[in-house]
Amino acid sequence: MVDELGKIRRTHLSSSLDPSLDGQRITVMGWVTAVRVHGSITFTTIQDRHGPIQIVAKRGVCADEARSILSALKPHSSISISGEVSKSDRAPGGIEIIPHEIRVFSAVTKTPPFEPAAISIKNIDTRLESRCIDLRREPLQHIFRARSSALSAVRNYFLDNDFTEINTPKIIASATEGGAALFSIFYYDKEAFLAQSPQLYKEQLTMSFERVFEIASIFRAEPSRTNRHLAEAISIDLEEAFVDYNDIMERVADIVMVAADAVRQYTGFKFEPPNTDSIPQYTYQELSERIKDAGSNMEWGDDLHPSWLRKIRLEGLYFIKDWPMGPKPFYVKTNAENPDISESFDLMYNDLELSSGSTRIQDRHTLKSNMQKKGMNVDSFEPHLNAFEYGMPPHAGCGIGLERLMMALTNTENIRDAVFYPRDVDRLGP
Ligand code: AMO
Repeated sequence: MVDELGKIRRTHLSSSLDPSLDGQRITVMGWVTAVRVHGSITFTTIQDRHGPIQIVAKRGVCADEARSILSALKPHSSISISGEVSKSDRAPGGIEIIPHEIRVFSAVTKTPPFEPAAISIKNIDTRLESRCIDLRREPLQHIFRARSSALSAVRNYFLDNDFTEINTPKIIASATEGGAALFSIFYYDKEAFLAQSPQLYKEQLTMSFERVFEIASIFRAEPSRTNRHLAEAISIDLEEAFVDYNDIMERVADIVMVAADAVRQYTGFKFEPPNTDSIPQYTYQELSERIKDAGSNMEWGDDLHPSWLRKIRLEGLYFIKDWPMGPKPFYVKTNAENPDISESFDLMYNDLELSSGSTRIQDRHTLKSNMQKKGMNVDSFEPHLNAFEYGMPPHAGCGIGLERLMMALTNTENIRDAVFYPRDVDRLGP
């Protein structure tokens, strides 16, 4: 039998219950996390969005019907309890509830795949298969509440600094990021793709808004099975007119700081952001020499493999800048003094890339010749190239992987735990 909500409403959350309410009649709602029957007493713990509440049903003190309903409940059932507050030194928050009326909105009959209060569960797939209840567990509640705070702080940072929030199409006609694979889809009678990044649109929008940001999904057909790659990730993208990559490095440092401050209010997350001025900057050249000196077999132009970065003991936050031009996407600007080097950077945390950005090319002809050199179909970019006929400002920007940022700020090992419903090479559900 399922009870309806009807007109009954919660009067208190767990966080608003305290011993001063002793003797008052209240209504609480939430999910059952544990039921223990000790002879004539049934202890039930429920959890609401702020924390636990203990219900104590003792024969002779509360109605037998309430006690028998509680005794039969399985973890995760969703219920409401109307009852009386009673002071108790041993209960969470110093109070327990003596139940008078129970409503069972949804009685669980299945045995859950893991205990509601489990702190760690070995196989992540077991959790992901039942993600809706996995997300009720405390460690994940902390990560996702921290994520929500970080997002709100970052958004406020942008708005305070005169950035305009944008939304760009996620169904696009051609690739923007060479190197990263595309998902193709049917678009009416044509082939289209899911956007790998908002790159070209955010660049165009600097022509009208100067400073823009977008927080949205990016799609990468990543073939890699790692703890840091998703097929769908959230990117915090920004783009700014009349600046170069050095200015953007300062912005990213500010943004990481703002996000870290927001996350720090959650106990257990000990990330200490460095002072903005002190995020070290290394050139690609410098690091490639150190990597070779450490005995690794790397060639100039190679990506810097995480294992090489670990070998030369790079830790915490640092920038790698002035990457070789060769592997960089077509829109990245060349260093004025050395055509082999780009005006670009990656922000790293240990061996994890959190962000990458660059100064962009603002000249149509250079952009077109870069596309040709990379063997791209220039015709399909004609609408984008046309924008460069009408006063494209010098501009620069970057994309920050939200999940990777949260991994760094909350010390989370697997990127799948920084996304509600992960998508990867093996997972398309739930
Ligand atoms: P890039 O391809 O380096 O740059 O992506 C920017 C940031 O997005 C995150 N990221 C990912 N996170 C999880 N899974 C993935 N598969 C994945 N791919 C990328 C990373 C990365 O640093 N247009 C440029 C950005 C710019 O120059 O503005 C771009 O897309 O944290």
